[in-house]
Amino acid sequence: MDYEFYKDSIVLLQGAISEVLTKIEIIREYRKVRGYNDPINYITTRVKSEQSMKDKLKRKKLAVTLDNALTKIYDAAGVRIICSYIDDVYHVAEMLKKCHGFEVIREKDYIKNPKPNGYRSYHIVFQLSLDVSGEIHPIFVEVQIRTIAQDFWSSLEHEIKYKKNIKNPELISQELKRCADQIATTDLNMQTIKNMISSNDERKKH
Ligand code: 0O2
Repeated sequence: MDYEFYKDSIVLLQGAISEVLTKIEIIREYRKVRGYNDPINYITTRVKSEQSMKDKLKRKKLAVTLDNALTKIYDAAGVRIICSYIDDVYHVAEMLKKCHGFEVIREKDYIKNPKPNGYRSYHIVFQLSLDVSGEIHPIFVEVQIRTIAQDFWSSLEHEIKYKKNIKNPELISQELKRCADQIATTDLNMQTIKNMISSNDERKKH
C-alpha cells in the first residue's frame, strides 16, 4: 500500500506496532515455558489506510492534516488480538496494561457495554514513546481484543456496512444485531465449557 499522506511517520507507526508485537511475543513465550495456557489465538496488525484515515478525519469534522491524523485520531496504528474465550480477552488486556512504557490513554469495554448495533470488543489506546536514537516520538496504538466469534461478526458487519445499494438496511441491521446476541450467548457457553474442563486441570489456570 502507498502511504504518501503519512510521509516519514509511517516508519514510526510501523515501529510502534512492532514494539507492541514484540512485547506480546515475549509475554506469550514466557508463559509457554512456564507451562501456562496461551490466551491468544492470533494477532493482526495494520496501519490505517490513507483513505480510511481521511474519511475518519472528515467524519469527525477535523482538517485532513497529518498532525490531526497522528494526534486527534487514535487508531492510525492498530493491533487486533483474537482470543478463544471471553476471560482471555480480559486477561490479555490486564497483561498489556501492566507493561512498562504502555501508557493507557483510553479504554472502551464494548463487551460489557456493546454498541447498539451489537458490536463487541475491548479497545485500549496506548501511547508509546518511540525512542529513535534519543529522539522520542509519542505514538498512539489502538489495541482491539476480542474473541474469534466477535471477530467473525465484526468482520462481516464491517464489510456489509460499506456495501452500497442495500435495499432493506433496517432489516439487515436487526438481523445483524440478532446474530451478535446469539454469538455473545455462544461465547458465554463456550467459556462455561472451558471452565468445566479447566477445573479438572488446576495446573493450567492463568
Ligand atoms: P476502520 O475502517 O476499521 O478503521 P470515537 O469514540 O468516535 O472518538 P473511534 O476512534 O471511532 O472513536 O473509536 P472506537 O469506538 O474505539 O472505534 C475504533 C475502531 O473500532 C473502528 O475504526 C473499527 O475498526 C472498530 N469498530 C468500532 N465500532 C464498530 C462497529 O460497530 N462495527 C465494526 N465492525 N467495527 C467497529 P473505524 O475508523 O471506524 O474503522
